[in-house]
Amino acid sequence: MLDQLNAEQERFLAALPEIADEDALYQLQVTYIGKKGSITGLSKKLGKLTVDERKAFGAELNRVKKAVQAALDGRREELREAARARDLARVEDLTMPAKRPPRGSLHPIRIAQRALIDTFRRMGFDVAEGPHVEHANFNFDALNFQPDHPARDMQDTFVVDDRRGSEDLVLRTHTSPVQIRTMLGRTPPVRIIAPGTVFRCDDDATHSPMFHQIEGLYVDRGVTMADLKATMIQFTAAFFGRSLDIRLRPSYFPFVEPGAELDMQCPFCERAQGGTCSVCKGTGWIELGGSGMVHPAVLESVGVDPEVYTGWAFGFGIDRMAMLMYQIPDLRQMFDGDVRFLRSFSN
Ligand code: FA5
Repeated sequence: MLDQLNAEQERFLAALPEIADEDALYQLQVTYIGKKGSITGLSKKLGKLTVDERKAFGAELNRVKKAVQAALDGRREELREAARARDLARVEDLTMPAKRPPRGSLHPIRIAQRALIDTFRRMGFDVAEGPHVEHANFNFDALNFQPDHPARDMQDTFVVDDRRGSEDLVLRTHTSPVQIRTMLGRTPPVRIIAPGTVFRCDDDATHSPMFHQIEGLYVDRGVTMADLKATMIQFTAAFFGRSLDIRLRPSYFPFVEPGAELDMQCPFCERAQGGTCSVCKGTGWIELGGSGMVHPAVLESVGVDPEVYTGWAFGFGIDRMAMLMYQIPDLRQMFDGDVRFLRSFSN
């Protein structure tokens, strides 16, 4: 029996170093010194021994059990120590700052708008604002639109159905009503820009029902079209870091006379001869928007004497400028809300 006890202890000691985790260690404990374990089971044979033998074997059995328990405890401590060491090795630098949540980025239109505002501010323009829901009077009548002008048509303008009031309300179709709001409250000189969101019933690759414009207005004594051109050349120099040519093409807007489409030399190809520039489509010019000398009827509608004061105004589309700056082929991508698209503009 003593041999059997020694053999079990030997088997246990041989198996112990192979144990790799605490679960397996527990199984080993159960196998040898658990209730039905092979070492524990030897005590059942005590009854067959004489009193002296029983005493001697009992003492030996206890000694072996204690030794086995001590070996198990030692191995458990070793395994825990090894697991702790593995954990510590995994963390390479405990002083490393925790991971930050991902940072958002500005929308390309907001980036373009802020850059425009910054540039005009440095040139001495104040920023003015107006509401998105506008009096039809400010959006059209005060700007010299005749009652039958096609822009007033339901197909172009979102009309606000305000049953409480008697006034005609619309979603502003351009930022030009801010001209009226600004001049109504002030006597010239007036020098403002008015960036903001505008709305029209339009929807294709280059037209969106919601888009952004920036209005410019300068009214004072003796202001001429030459001031407009000089301001625009100065603007391109400040915005693009070098002065670019400006081109005025005759055009019609009811609130300016004369009126012009304002183009600038393409900053990407700088009008290289026979160019294949994808931004300006090889034309060498980029259209900024409408402009012109403020119509005397508009000055009169806000109580400014057109015999004393003259002024110029412009209205540029910001979205199309952002499309050009970032070479975005379809305007609608800007409003789809796909974060993968927006992430490409993070700075
Ligand atoms: C106007 O809105 C005039 N208020 C501009 C103006 C101001 C002229 C002051 C004279 C003096 P127009 O409708 O052309 O003009 O629009 C100006 C610019 O807005 C266009 O050149 C274009 O860049 C942009 N735009 C017009 N419609 C859309 C649209 N649906 N989506 C995106 N951009 C548009």
